[in-house]
Amino acid sequence: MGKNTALHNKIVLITGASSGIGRATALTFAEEGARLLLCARRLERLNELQANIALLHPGLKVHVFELDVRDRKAVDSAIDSLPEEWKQVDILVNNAGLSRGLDKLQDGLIEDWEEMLDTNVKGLLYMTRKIVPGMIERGRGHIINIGSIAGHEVYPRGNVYCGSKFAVDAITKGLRLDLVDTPLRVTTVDPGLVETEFSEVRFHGDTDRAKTVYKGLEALQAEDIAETIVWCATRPAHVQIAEIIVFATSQAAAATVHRA
Ligand code: NDP
Ligand code: 8X3
Repeated sequence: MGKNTALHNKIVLITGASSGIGRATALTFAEEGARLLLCARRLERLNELQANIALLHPGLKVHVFELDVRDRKAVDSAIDSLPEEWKQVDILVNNAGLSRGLDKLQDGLIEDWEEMLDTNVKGLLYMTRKIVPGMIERGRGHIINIGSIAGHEVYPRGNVYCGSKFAVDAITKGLRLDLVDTPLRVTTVDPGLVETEFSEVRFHGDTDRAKTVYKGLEALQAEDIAETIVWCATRPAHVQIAEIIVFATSQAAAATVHRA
């Protein structure tokens, strides 16, 4: 992406920036000169990303902090204790999320369901509730949620993960309605298969099984979604991208993928 002055010095808060789409989104916003507030549970990964960005973009301001978005008190205190110069978030990218398991509902692990719902739904809500009032006061802001094709279509054994992403879709639409009388914008970016650590997490660290998800197709890469997110953020102020579904060329629906 090219330099876009619209993002210069804007504060972009990205959850789940330690891997995959969140990490790539941080790097893409960095190219545009945005100031980056990056959080996730794995602080060492964020420190490494911060060091990379410092090499690529000397002088760019980046602040990293450890946060588990499932912990409502931690969300509140992490945002409350941000240094003053970082408090005025312009763009919130609610990206932190995961799937756990690919089982029939009757066989599913309740801990898996709780982790997905607590992260993908409640974590996104905690972040949004904490950040949006300040955006309203300042009269500017953009909330970009990372949904999924799984929020539009239910696929076999997707049950609770799909439920969590249908919830993201409903919450995004609800927020857009609630903010219609403000200058704030609300977007959801909804990818199909993206080759990240997502499947490794879904299969509890079974890397061989994770690889089969992307076998025989040229899957989307995290950078493809990062570019889409930054594109949404750089439309003129009167343009609100409501939702975008992004597929690899060989994917046509949640469970329709052509493999070579
Ligand atoms: P990755 O597993 O590569 O990255 C997930 C990120 O979420 C990590 O940085 C992880 O950081 C963070 N995260 C997970 N749980 C928490 C938590 N409790 N608190 C804070 N951060 C957390 O997967 P992706 O990049 O693919 O996933 C990013 C988003 O994209 C998710 O919302 C996912 O549902 C969505 N998505 C992914 C698709 C895909 O095919 N890959 C397709 C459609 C949507 P850490 O572990 O350090 O906390
Ligand atoms: C991730 C896409 O189809 O693997 O949200 O669930 S899918």
